Amino acid sequence: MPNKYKVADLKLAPAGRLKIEWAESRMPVLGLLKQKYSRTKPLKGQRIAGCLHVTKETAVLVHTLVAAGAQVSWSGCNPLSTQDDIAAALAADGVSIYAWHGMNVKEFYWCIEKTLEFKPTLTLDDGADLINTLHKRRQDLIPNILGGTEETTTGVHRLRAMAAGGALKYPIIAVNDAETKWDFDNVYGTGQSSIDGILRATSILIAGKNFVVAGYGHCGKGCAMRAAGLGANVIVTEVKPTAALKALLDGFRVMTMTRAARIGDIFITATGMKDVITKKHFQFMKDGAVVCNTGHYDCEVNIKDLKSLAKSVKEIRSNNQQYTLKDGRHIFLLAQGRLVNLAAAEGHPSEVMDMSFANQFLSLIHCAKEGRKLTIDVHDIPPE
Ligand code: 9W4
Repeated sequence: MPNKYKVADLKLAPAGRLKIEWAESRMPVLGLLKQKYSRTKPLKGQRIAGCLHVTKETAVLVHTLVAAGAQVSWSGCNPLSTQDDIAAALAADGVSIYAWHGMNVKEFYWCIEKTLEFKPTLTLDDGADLINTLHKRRQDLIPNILGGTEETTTGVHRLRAMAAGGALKYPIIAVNDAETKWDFDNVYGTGQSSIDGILRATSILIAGKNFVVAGYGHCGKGCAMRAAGLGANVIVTEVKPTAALKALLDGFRVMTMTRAARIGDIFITATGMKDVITKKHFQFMKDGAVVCNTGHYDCEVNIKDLKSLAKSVKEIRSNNQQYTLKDGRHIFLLAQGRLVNLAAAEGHPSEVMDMSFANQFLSLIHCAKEGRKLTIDVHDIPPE
């Protein structure tokens, strides 16, 4: 049967294929699983509907699922993360996929519903939009479904709430909670890719700079470690006393943002809170300070405050805006305060996604084998 798809431009397939080949060469865990399970085909007869960022790493996961015998139908889980060349390569290589960059909300749900048309037996989610749509609009499909997986913290929260309220109708495995997922994503994935984003947007020398990391959770720790590795003088700001103490004992200077604002050369927020850098900090920053965020969407740096102090703004290079303040100082804001690792770089390196997606792959095999025996709940991923 020919695959069904809707993508931006099939002509982009060759470029997408090259990116996928490169990612594949950096993803040894999925490579081994592909080798192993293409012989036994434990997913034969399974139809997997997936709703996950259409990236080069996701394409490697899709190929691994297909090699293990599955049929798949895919949509992107965020209209802005879909890479059109990757979507084209998947479509050209026979995968059913409905994804293009920049689609609107109506189109987003249309794509999810298209992936449900082939009556999945398993689902794979990032943010629970697919499971949610299925529960709301295609209850008729639920008897076919053995189980599903969820990639993110947000999705797992949503699903646990559904399970608690009795709304969940089939078992879910919380891939997010695997030790080989979140710890590696947050520390090593976010750490490296955030520095990568800063370098791509600025090309500045990190060595010798006062590099201020707001927040010493996993992401902050990753950024601090990598900046220190490049020779920065790392300063951590942290409101939670135990986390602040950890930063201190890990060898970093710890102080309030009010103090750090006066001496920092580069600032990155990784707290998960809003208004971490505001007017009272911008007012005291050095001329030339670079400010960015790798935490919660775009609210950690208060851009309104920065604008209110500025007399002009100029995009000086990609993902780098120069704010000229009324007193003549310049502050450079990267990626408009959005996640610098995704907007200015390529997110987690393929090696990190390899660990995460190997959990996805093995969880789906587990659901295929054991789905009918699992209770209808959100399950931790079996450690083995
Ligand atoms: N990406 C993303 C990219 C750009 C973007 C509104 C306009 C997450 C995980 C993985 O979210 C992802 N631009 C946005 S939101 C947005 C989101 N906006 C906001 O204004 C700009 C995303 C997982 N991953 C990796 O990290 C590496 N490979 C992967 O599969 C991918 C993308």
